[in-house]
Amino acid sequence: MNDKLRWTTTIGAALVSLGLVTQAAADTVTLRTVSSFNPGTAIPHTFEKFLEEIKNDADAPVQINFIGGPEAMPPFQVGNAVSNGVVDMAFVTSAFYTSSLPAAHALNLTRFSPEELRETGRFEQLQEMWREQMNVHYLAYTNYGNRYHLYLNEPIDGPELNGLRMRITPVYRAFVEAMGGEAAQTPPGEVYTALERGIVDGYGWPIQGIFDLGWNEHTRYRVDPGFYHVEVGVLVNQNTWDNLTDEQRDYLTEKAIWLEELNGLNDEINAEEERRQAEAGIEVIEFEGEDRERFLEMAYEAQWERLAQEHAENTERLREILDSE
Ligand code: 173
Repeated sequence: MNDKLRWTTTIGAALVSLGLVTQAAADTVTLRTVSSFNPGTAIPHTFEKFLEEIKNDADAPVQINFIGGPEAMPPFQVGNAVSNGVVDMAFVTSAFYTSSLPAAHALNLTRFSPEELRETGRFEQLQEMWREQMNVHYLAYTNYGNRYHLYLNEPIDGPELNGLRMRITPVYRAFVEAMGGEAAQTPPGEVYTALERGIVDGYGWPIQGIFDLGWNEHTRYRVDPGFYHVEVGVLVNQNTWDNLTDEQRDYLTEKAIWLEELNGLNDEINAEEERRQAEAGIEVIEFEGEDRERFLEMAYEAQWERLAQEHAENTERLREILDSE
């Protein structure tokens, strides 16, 4: 090593050991963040606690600049924006970014909770896949324990939807079509109008949240049981993540696990939503016995099959992570 290089290295090492370099980074990092769900509604409510938690922490080594929800960016563009660094962080469900990561919404079919995924190393495998294919760090997995349902304005007496038009996202398409229904994709912001105008006879949505945008006014029935597990992730652009200090990454990971623990509230929230829907006059069409089994089996089979047909490689990899012993 020549003298000049040695001297530079020494100064660099001294700055790092004094904490000046990391300190400079820690002082300046602010993560531009968007959500694909309306602020103040059911789906993002734990994510908003996470934002509050960080905001109220005077010692937090990161700050979050929350730009907004669907009014700031169309929900189906959020995945792309976090992937290419237009934003640093995003709250978004896998079904909204299947063009960035084909078959991502296989996450809804997981047999394991986020906690189990982490304990068994499967979470890291998911993170690897999201990094490789989408250039994001999958930070946190929210809404596990919340379940998807079909809501209808026409009664049905078995698991079939012949002649009915359903508002869907990629979460429900394969299942709705397997039951003979017609599928029409819309973002959540267009559901109310589609119902009001009778353009659709029903829609897919989790048990939580149908009151948030007034859909209860145009909902006569809910189909039980619910199916799959809702997944909404917190994603961080990979370049942003790589440029954080260890302290900043550890901090966010710790808060992510805290956020995932809030998924434990979902049983109680689901029960409250069911009660509220009943009170609003929404009748339950409940499949029992064989119909119930067939309904649930079809939900999983139809989706795995569709995913395998359309994206064989990713589906095989995801099925191994999410659905194998
Ligand atoms: O129905 C939807 O828009 C959808 O796919 C979804 C996913 C996660 C949470 C809420 C809705």
